[in-house]
Amino acid sequence: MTMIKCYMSLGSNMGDREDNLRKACKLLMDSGKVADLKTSHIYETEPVGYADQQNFYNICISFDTDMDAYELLDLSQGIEQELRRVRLIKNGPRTIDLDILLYGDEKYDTKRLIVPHPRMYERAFVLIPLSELKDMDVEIPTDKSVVKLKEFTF
Ligand code: PH2
Ligand code: MG
Ligand code: MG
Repeated sequence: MTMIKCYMSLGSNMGDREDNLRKACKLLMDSGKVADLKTSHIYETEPVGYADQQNFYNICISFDTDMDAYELLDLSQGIEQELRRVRLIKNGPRTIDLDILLYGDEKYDTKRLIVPHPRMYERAFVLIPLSELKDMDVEIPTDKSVVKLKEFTF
């Protein structure tokens, strides 16, 4: 069985933000299709895009999986549904958002899925936690504040 290493960005800015991140990680593990899950610290981050909303808690995670990229997308969207994500405004408040950043070194550009995530290199709230999990030689934007809060365990 070939295992692919994936990196994802998780964010929450409604309700109990830390608990939402924890529940999302648990649901990923409960799928039985994810191995060796690692998590960054939690960061509190200013909203990028639509500004009139609460700060986010963001983390990045890495894991190995034998799911293909679309199965992982289905699972992630199922978790978003289960945590009752409501999306009224594009880039607006959400209980949980799970974005696939990298899926091995594969590239996708379809209606449902673009990988690597097209905006990841513009976002400090992605790059800073991601750099805890992956060696990266990228410039990190400094426009919005990204504050390291605490270790994340789930
Ligand atoms: N997600 C967005 C848009 N803006 N800003 C922060 N700080 N964190 C996010 O996770 C985030 C965002 C779209 O998904
Ligand atoms: Mg997103
Ligand atoms: Mg998303």
